[in-house]
Amino acid sequence: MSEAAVQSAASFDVAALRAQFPALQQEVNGQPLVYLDNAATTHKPQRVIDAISDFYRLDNSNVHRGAHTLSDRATLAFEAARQKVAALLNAAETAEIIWTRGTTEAINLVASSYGRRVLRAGDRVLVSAMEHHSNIVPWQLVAQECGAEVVAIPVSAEGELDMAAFRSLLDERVKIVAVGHVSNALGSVNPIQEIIDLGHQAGAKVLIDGAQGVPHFSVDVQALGCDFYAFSGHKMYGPTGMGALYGRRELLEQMPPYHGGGEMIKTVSFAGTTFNDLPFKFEAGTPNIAGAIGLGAAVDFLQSLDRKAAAVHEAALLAYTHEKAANFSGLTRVGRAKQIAGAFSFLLEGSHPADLGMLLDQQGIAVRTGDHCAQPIMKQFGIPGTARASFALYNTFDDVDRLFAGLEKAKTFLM
Ligand code: C6P
Repeated sequence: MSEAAVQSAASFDVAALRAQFPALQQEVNGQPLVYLDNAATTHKPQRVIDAISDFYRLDNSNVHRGAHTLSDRATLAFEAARQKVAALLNAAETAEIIWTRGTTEAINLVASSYGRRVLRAGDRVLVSAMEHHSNIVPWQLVAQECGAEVVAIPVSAEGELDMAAFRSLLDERVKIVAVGHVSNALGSVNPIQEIIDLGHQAGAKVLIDGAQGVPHFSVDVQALGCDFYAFSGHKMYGPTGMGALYGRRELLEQMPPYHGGGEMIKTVSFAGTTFNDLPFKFEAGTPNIAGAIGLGAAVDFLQSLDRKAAAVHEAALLAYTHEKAANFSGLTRVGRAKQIAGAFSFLLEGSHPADLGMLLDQQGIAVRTGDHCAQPIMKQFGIPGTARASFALYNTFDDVDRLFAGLEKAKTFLM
């Protein structure tokens, strides 16, 4: 660690941060909870819980509809949350932020609306071989309809995207490149700037699945120049069922609506319907108002932190984990990319990940086990799944020590 990084990490008060998270204060199976399943979902700070409950206690009303005070308050808070997300991603304008249920719905929106509009027989969508199913299946559904093809960019045994192979796949057939910012299964951080630039040079549009990116990095969609960026609120300290899609206005304007219903129209008649302006064109029906407000509070939480110091802290936790893993007999790391964030995937000799997960849970340690919704990369590695410890900024070095002590104990049951 550089001196600046050490100072930055020292100024990061994890104990004070943890105190803001009620769920972290509990015991599970008689032990203080060690929560290492943050890639699945993070816990929520009190301010997010309060924002949601205050909305229901005080302002509960529908948005953009009522001619009364509560509806005005709800609308203001709902749209203020959208502005917060736009600022978080540095979008050029707030109208480029579309509310969705999460990353999955955001990618489905782009695949159904943009994909269906541009893909023709023989065209290609490139995704990486380590994508989450959410960034594979929506493209397959649309590609099947259009006669297009979803092609996987190869991934090395270390879990790194093969950039030479990516370059050679980029030809005039490729209309869309869709890759994860960070792999949820392996923790590999993809070189998204290079991917975006190369994709654009080849004439393709580029979507980044930021489900595991936003929680760990500051994202600037204008600097990146990506066409779409999708993320979920619940992996960045916000509520479940709430996320957003960033899309460049020029593309969003061209795209047909995804769902039909109230809110997304300007006029409706049986002769024909005209559609609302951005972002409402893509937001049919009563939205998850409390979810948006909660997500806005999560953005406030993130923006209140020194994010560089948080990233240094998380990187130090992962480095410490890798150091301990290297000295732990029988443990094999799955995924050894040079750039890793968030996740530590592993196998323990002689044990099935599911049994390991159960034995750790009995000691109050929460990890995820299985294929992590990334079956293609598990198949490539010839394994059914892994155990995965995934970190948030509230995790501690003591959490890592508890994980390895837990694994040591688990071993005694597995022998
Ligand atoms: N990964 C995990 O444990 P949703 O469900 O829409 O909020 O996010 C889907 C998704 C998309 N892309 C990536 C890279 C993801 O990691 C996820 C969710 C969780 O790894 C649940 S499978």
